[in-house]
Amino acid sequence: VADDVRIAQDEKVPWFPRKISDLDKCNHLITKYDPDLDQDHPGFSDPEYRKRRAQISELAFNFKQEVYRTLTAIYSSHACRQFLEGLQQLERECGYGEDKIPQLRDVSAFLKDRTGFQLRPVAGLLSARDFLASLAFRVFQCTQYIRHSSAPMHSPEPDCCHELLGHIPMLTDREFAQFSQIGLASLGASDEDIEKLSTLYWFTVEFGLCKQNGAVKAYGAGLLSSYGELLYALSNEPEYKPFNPVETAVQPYQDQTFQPVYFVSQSFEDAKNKMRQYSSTIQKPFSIRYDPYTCCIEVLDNP
Ligand code: HBI
Ligand code: FE
Repeated sequence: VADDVRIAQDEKVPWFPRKISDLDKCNHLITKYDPDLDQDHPGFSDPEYRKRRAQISELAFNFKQEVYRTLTAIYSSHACRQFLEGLQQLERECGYGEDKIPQLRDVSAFLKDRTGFQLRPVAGLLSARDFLASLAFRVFQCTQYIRHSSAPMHSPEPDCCHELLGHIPMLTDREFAQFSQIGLASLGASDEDIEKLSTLYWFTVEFGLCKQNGAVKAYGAGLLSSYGELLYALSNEPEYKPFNPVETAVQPYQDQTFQPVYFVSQSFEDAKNKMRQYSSTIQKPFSIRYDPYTCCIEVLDNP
């Protein structure tokens, strides 16, 4: 238990990172969609591809181009304002474009300047606990490999198209970056609370919609990196519900097909406030503060 948090009541609390360097230990991969293990992965029967996954490949290029072109064609009508502004900045100042894939280091430095977010390379899908813990430090764990070329418009796992086109533009927005408080809330939380926070993350950061000037727009990265689902989500087929953390946190979801229901926020500010209020209801025998000067978590025992 030396590593675990000692708290007054002597209750057992799951280990969580206290220093930004502890994120080295937040490396538990979920292998469900790994091309070496998932028989449904489009790259499963392709040993060439699986070898190539270790490196960033020159071939990646063309598919990136196709993905980039297809998606950017519908962003202006489907993406929220913050996303469009972020993407514009990235194209102007950070080497984004249909014929190139920017370096992680450059994008990370760019984000650090805007919202304090840093990128950290990760080999695949992480456990929810590790992924959420990183957000507490404004560290976004970012995959670098690219989807299989047989399915340029779909990837069962996060890849660089999903990160660069889905997540990064949103992470340039200060209000949205404050959503990373969901990470702070996750530190030392029970498995049940992690499951709820993970579901909240799913229906906001990945598949969230928001109202803008009377129209519904997408801000979720899973939508903004999927041509098919982005069109579907903003058609009149799926059900919409107002974003409400208590309800959203227990909405069942699946990651195999389009979502049957999407949650709509009134604004990011509203979503952020609701999330903050929800986070404060998570029961923990201690409280936590992030010190931005040292990038460390301070744990305060509750009296
Ligand atoms: N891991 N690498 C990576 N990228 C994600 O976006 C991600 C993850 N693990 C879990 C996760 N997202 C979410 O579905 C929530 O469970 C937090
Ligand atoms: Fe994602």
